[in-house]
Amino acid sequence: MMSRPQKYIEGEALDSQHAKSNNALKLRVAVLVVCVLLVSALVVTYLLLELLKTRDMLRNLEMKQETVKADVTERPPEIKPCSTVQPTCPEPEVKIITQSCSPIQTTSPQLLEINTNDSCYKCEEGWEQHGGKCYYFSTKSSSWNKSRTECITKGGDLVKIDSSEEQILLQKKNGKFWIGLTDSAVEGRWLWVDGSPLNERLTFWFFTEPNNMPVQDPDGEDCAMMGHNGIMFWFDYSCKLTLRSICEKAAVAVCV
Ligand SMILES: [Ca+2]
Ligand SMILES: [Ca+2]
Repeated sequence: MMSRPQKYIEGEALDSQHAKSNNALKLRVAVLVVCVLLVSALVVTYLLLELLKTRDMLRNLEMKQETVKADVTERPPEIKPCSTVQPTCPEPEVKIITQSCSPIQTTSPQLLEINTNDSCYKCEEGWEQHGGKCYYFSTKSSSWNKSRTECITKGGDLVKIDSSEEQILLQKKNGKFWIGLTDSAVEGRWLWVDGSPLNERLTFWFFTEPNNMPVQDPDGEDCAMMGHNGIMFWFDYSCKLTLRSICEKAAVAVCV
């Protein structure tokens, strides 16, 4: 038996190895091609879905536009054509005051309503201006009646508190002050100095007041004050006690 030469055997081994290498390369290329095809298919699918979505959105927008057009066409016009005749407002009453205020000067209610700017109002020296009103906080103490007389002499009256804002403003002061509220005519029927009844929905009594206590005065307590023990709510007191007081009067408008 003849054996094959050694050189021939080595050549066969090399051919076999070369063939295996080629097969592996072909396999890798095939796998790569399949991957590329899969990715391409996914991208194309995604783009198709987006395209369909956009087409649906456009269709919806077109339908809404058609609906709005039909609504506008069918609805009768709500805006009436402008009239050529323009309404005119009455001119506000204007009062020019160039001199300093006198104790008897007052302004008309209409003027006070028109001008709300504090800088448009002036008060006499010693009075404080707030919201078109002048307030005088007395330094002397007197009975309620005498305090009221002094306020009237100054062109005002004891203060009438007719808003929460006014109460908040006045309670910033420290002291005991008479205010213009009394039930001396009829017990329990509280009236302001201008004769108007107390609005029961706008009172600032301390929670135990008014109690008409006849401790200091057997006649009871018929006059209102604010500032008992530093508490700036309202208390009824004997009108004979001497306290400071708050006078009030309208400010003078100085704006044109
Ligand atoms: Ca009383
Ligand atoms: Ca009391």
